[in-house]
Amino acid sequence: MALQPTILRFDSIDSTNLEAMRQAKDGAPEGLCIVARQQTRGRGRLDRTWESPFDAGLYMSLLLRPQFEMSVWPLITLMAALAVHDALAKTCGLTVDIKWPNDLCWDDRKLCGILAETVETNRGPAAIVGIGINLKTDPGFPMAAEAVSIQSATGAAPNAEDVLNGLLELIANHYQLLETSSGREHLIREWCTHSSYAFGRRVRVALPDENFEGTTRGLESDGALRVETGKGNLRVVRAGDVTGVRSSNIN
Ligand code: BT5
Repeated sequence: MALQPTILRFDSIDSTNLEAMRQAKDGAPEGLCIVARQQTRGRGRLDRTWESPFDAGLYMSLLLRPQFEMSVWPLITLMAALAVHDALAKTCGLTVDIKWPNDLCWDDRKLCGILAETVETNRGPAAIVGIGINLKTDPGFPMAAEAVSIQSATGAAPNAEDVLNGLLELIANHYQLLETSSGREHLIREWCTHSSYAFGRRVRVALPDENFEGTTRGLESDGALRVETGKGNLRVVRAGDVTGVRSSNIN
C-alpha cells in the first residue's frame, strides 16, 4: 500500500529526527511526519549541527517501517535525495545537483541535507528520514559561503506547504521503487542522471582514518559510490564525506 503521511507540527522542537525516534519507540506507525518551524538542536551526521532558524527552512522527519530487506536500507537516503530533487523542480522550478550521499546543492553550495537513521522499536527496526531544506535567506542565519537557500537561487521565497506536500508525494512514489530490484535499478539510474557526482567527477573522499582522491565511476547496487584511485584501482565508499576538487567533469 502506498505511504500515507500524517503530519504532526511543532513551532519549536529540539530535532524533528529525535522526536520521530521518540514516537517510533512509542509505536507510532509508518508515515508519521514531524514538521517544525524551528529546531534548537537540528542535527547533521556525526553529531554535526543543522542550522534551523524559525521559518527559514523546511525541517521534517518521516518515520518509515520498511518491509524490504535491511541490505536495501542504505538506498533510503538516495531515494529521499531524488525525491527532494524532483520536488524542487516541480514546486519551485529549481534544478539542484545531488551530491553523494546526502546533500543537494545549487551552484556548488548546500541547499538541503538529509539525515537517515535507524532505530530499534518494539515493532521492529524503523528508519527516520530527516530532511532540512533552506527556504529563505534569514538575516539571523549564519549562512556560510557554502550554504544557499531556494530564495537566493530563484529570487523568490517558496511556499513551505507547497514544498512539503510536493516532497511527501514524491517520497511516497519513490519509496515504492525500493520494493523491487527493477525499481531500485530505476532509482539508481535516475539518481545518476541528476548528480554531477555520479560519473567522471574528481573528488576527495574523507574517511574517519584516511583521505584519498579519485574519479567517480557510478554507484553500486546498494548505493555505495565507486571511486577510481588509479588505473583499474576501484574503491567502494559506503560512508564518508565527498568533496568535488574541480568544478568541471573529466572522463
Ligand atoms: C546533513 O548532515 O546534511 C544532514 C542534515 C539533516 C537536517 C535535517 S533537518 C530535519 C531533521 N532533523 C534533524 O535534526 N536533522 C534533520 P552533514 O552532511 O553532516 O552536514 C552538516 C553540515 O552542513 C554542517 O556541519 C554545516 O557545515 C552545514 N550546515 C549546517 N546547517 C546548514 C544549513 N542550514 N544549510 C546548509 N548547510 C548547513
